[in-house]
Amino acid sequence: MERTFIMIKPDGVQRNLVGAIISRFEAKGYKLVAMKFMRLTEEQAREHYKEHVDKPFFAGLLEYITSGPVVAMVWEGKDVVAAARQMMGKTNPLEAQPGTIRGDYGLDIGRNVIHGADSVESAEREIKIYFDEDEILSYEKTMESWLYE
Ligand code: IDP
Ligand code: MG
Repeated sequence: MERTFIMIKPDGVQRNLVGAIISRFEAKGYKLVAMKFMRLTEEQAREHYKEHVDKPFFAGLLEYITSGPVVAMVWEGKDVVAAARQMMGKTNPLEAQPGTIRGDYGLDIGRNVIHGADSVESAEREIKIYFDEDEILSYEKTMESWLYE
């Protein structure tokens, strides 16, 4: 089953959106297999966002993402990487459709509430930044036959 890396960013935590965001992934049917409430070190933040190192917003992004605690999670399920990106909406909350997380909860591209890996490869890379393999749980949920044909 596919896995993705999701992070509720510091603004999501400060704005009391943790429960609302987790509820969406739970209700959709995805399985939570790892979760950490943590504050990113500068090293973790640089590693996570290394593709953006040359962008003009990189310094601000590092400051934002390390400014307070985040909720780092691994969710598992059918096509979860692409589906989670759809659930999040576009990077700029003003362009994100209503009904998406960023569309419903955000206003500014630099305060867009949530991160989600953009490909299976990114997910694998990002999960390793935050979790050891033994921190990712494998377990049965009895509702699975009601979610999957
Ligand atoms: P994504 O989070 O939708 O994958 P990316 O383009 O990978 O979007 O950018 C990573 C993060 O960097 C965004 O989620 C946002 O927090 C921040 N970011 C991207 N573009 C800008 C910008 O133009 N100004 C400020 N922050 C930005
Ligand atoms: Mg990205």
